[in-house]
Amino acid sequence: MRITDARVILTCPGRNFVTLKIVTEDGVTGVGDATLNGRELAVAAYLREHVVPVLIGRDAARIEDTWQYLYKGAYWRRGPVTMTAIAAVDTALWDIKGKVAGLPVYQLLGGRSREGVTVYGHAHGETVEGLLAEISRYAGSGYRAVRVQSGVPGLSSVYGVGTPGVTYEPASSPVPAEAVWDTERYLDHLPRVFADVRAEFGPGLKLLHDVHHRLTPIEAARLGRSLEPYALTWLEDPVPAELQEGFRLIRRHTTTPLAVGEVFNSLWDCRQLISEQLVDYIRATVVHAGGITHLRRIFDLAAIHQVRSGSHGATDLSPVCMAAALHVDIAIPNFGLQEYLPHSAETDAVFPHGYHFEGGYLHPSETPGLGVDIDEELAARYPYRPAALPVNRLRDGTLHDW
Ligand code: EZ4
Ligand code: CO
Repeated sequence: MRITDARVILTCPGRNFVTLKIVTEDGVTGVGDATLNGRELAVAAYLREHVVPVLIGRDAARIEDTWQYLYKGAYWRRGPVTMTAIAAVDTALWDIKGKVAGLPVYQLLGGRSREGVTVYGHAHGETVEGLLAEISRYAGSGYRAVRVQSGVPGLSSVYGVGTPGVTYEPASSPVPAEAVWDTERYLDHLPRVFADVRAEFGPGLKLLHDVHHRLTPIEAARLGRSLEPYALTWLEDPVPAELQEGFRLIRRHTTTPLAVGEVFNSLWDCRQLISEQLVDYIRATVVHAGGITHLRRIFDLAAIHQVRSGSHGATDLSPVCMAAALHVDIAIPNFGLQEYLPHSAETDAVFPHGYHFEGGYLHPSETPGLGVDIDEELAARYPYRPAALPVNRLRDGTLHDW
């Protein structure tokens, strides 16, 4: 079954998405998400200029061989642009294989290991009152887990905190916006917030928090320890993770579970974190970690070290990635949690999909393949708009991690 066409589709139904659509000689199509927030055109060009020409004429059934061909064939291994491009091809080929087999992709991955996918949503508030109201809204609609982000007194804007009731969207202006950060204020304030939240909701609800790479290991150790009474499910990205052994220091001091890896693009970014059991959840996901084929390799390594999955699922990952992620989530033995933020109505219309939220769980589509598509005519009505992620500075102007 030869590949006869592969199209790279850019669209901005409220935010930018890049999608690869592969077409075979007998008319079967498959889709893959290729969105890299703030660097969309780099992946689009990588696919158009370097990948599509070598896909035409290849056998669409050879998923593993195509993965190896693109990974080893590039010579320049890894990196978010390359791995996102490979992910898009891999995801589209799994979609095609499912359609040809007449099975949802999770059946090809070994079938169901659970009844539904436990997801968490984002609650954010400038004030504790606003935050408690948002958490109640999630709990009331069946969510079992909520990520809690809070404003910090003295800081005008904080990561993950937007306008109440509006989906938080960090990439906006073509030139990065700039925020100001103060670690001391944050470390002082956050445990007070969690004390209020836990007191209000009791022990049942899973609570998470995302530090977004802003601390040093010893600061993260202090935060983890000060949050222990509130029994977080995870503390996310406490430090930037290039230095994998840096997590040993955090681990030595706190039993607060750690999650890391939304920016990882290969097994090599987390091999030590997993094999030394330095983290509890690995947040790699389909679109940025080389597709279903490579993500499963990461999760298999994680499984033997008692590390669970906790895939990234913010709104900059398209419904195509979400559909693929759910097939992986429902099948693997070591699933932990899935991040899930509903997309806008415009985005849902461009990407018709069969996954759905019911009974507090997300459920993958039962239709053959991934159960998601792109409406190309509708997509064409929303042209790409440049939007960059912000940067973050300390009070004295020093550029800090974002
Ligand atoms: O900032 O997806 O846990 N979720 C996150 C996200 C990321 C964005 C970056 O594109 O940290 O909101
Ligand atoms: Co995060």
